[in-house]
Amino acid sequence: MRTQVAIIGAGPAGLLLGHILQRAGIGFVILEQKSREYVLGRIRAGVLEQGSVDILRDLGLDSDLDARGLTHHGIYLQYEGQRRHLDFVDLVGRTVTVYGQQALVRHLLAEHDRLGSDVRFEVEGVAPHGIDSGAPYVTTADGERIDCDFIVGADGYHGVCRPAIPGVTALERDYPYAWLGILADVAPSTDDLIYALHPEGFAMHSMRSLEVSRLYLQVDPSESIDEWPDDRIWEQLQTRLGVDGWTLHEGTITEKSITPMRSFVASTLEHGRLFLVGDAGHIVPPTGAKGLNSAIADVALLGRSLAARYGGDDSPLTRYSASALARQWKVQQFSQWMTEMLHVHREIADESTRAFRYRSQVGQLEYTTGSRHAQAALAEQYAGLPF
Ligand code: RFL
Ligand code: PHB
Repeated sequence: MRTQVAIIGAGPAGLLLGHILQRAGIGFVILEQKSREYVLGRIRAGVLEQGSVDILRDLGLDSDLDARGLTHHGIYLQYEGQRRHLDFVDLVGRTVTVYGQQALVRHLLAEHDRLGSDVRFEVEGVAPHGIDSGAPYVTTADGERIDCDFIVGADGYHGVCRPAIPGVTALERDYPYAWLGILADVAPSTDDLIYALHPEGFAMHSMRSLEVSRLYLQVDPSESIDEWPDDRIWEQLQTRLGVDGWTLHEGTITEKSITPMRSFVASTLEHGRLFLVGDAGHIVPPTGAKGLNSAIADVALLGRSLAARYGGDDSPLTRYSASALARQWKVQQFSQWMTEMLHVHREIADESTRAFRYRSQVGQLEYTTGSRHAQAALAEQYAGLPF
């Protein structure tokens, strides 16, 4: 078989790139190792920047987003029993949209089905070859060979494409905490998302719809979900999110899992005919809601660059890695800043040093919520840097 672009991975990055190429009249195939059911079952991210929403609209992929997406005008930051609202519309004239990654993936896939796109699931042993040559190709475990012009690694953090780049390195850091996330059948108890620093740890209240809440708790990375029966989860959410005169409504927990947190940036997003997008090239801790949005930003840039290349202009494609990484490092900084401001640093053994750290985080939150300049800086980054 021959196609123009072979995309490895059917997460949001791979599926969206397929739509961008389809609109540009560029042929593609998407090869995914997991089953369709598995891909549709992953829950993950929930917040789209305005720029991500604009891209989906430009591509005409906004019908489900309009039906389910919830426009949010800001967020709450909470600490020391106070809950302060940051109004993004007032501060920077922008909004964000709460729309589950799961719903986005379902819609992107349904549209590929409607268009008859070549999206293949349960493809084992996908491997990129010849990326240094003008004739790259992909092979699979069952002996298929797909010749192409370009290979795109949209295969996430554990994928095969990044390791195929000779000499690729990465800068990364782990965090001494993880997130326990739940989905619960209960109407959200808040209009905008709440991010809370509490002496017992970070907590967050998000949502998926007017009937389903999504909530998170800081836990130790070594903890197992078995140590967290539903009663204990609600008790900790009540403690960490509670403020006077407000009620957190509880409901049936339908999903719960623990996710470690990491920051990671590959040294390059391209080598010869291979390009990386999304989690294959970089990971952020989820506190800034940037992972999915960074994947969308990469794909928008790469899609445009490939279209220019087929139109005879090589230059955007030669700048892809440098441009995407320049934006990504700003996003890395913001995600790390939000994460460290809002999590309790239990790993600090000395009690006085730990208390100093906590009090300075409270000071940082006082400044961030009290200064209009600081509020605007947070709002500008949370609502999304230009693509
Ligand atoms: P994905 O979604 O990991 O998809 C990669 C796909 O590639 C497949 N694959 C392969 N296919 C073929 N052959 C191989 N050898 C392959 N190896 C892997 C995989 O099966 C998979 O289908 O990467 P992509 O498309 O780059 O998308 C990235 C996003 O999924 C990720 O950044 C976000 O979910 C991160 N994230 C958040 N991002 C936000 O923007 N806003 C948020 O609010 C937000 N919250 C979150 C998050 C991630 C979380 N977890 C669980 C990691 C909250 C959580 C809890
Ligand atoms: C989510 O709704 O899953 C979500 C929202 C905001 C974040 C992370 C996750 O920062």
